[in-house]
Amino acid sequence: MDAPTLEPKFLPSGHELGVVAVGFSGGQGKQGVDAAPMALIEAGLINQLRDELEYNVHFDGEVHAYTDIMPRDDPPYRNMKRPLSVSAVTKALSEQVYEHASQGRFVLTLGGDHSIAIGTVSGTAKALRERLGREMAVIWVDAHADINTPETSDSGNIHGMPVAFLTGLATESRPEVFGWLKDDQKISTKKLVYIGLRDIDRGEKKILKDHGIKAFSMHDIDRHGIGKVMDMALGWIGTDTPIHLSFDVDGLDPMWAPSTGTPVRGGLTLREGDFIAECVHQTGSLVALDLVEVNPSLESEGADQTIRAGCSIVRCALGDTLL
Ligand SMILES: [Mn+2]
Repeated sequence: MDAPTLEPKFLPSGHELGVVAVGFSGGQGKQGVDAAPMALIEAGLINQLRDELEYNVHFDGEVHAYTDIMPRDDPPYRNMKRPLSVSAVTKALSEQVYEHASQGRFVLTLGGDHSIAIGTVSGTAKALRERLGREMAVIWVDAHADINTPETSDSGNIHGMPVAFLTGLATESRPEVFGWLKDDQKISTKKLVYIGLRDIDRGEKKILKDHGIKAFSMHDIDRHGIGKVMDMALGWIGTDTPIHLSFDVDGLDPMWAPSTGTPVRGGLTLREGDFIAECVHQTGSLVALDLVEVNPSLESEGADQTIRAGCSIVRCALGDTLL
């Protein structure tokens, strides 16, 4: 691996930061994940990015709930729950993210459940293709692979499907159900890297194997250590590819991030999570970050620590260092 550089390679200025706050929970069944952006902001996150890390923050000051574009009637379709709502919200979000990314800003999106990555990744992928003529890589940190197709999903919750839509493994022609996703908004399965996996559905295992998708499970982290795993993950992506980091807080062990919709024991430590973010920052290739699935309503005591863990990951990805 090349020596780490702190100069951003794919952003004209390292100091312009677009923030989108997404109060959306429709990709899964539990209320409360929509309150995460406000909780993160009230914990001081945006002020820290502005005052301590010296970003020029572009934020409309709003937690978007998208209620005006949400259909009243949204029955299941092809086993997907709330398909019209998730599709409409992610389409609107895709345009918001695209707007920031096409102006050369780093884009930070605060979710919301992980279905919103359909909007964030599609927005940055399109902007980077247009701006730099480059295909983007995605590092997906998560306990789950979120790569079910509507047909392989048991739950029908779309927060378990975003990667399938983003890679084109799941397709749908109806524009009101993700048919709006065009090729220039998608990513290659060869440019996708998972870290932290430990709860993968049978159908997903087959998808990962059949498509040769690069995935570092908790087993790999136990075997090699997080340092070696990051070297391998970033080596796979290479030094000439912009990176979008999509970080599900359930990638962390519930000991550190208990307040999340689908916690799975045996996960990343707080430091391993921060280390992933620090390493990706050091590549200089990071162009966007999602922080998702913080649900402050699920745990009374654990909510605070989960919010703090989330803030820490964001700060690390944006250049905060221990020394
Ligand atoms: Mn996820």
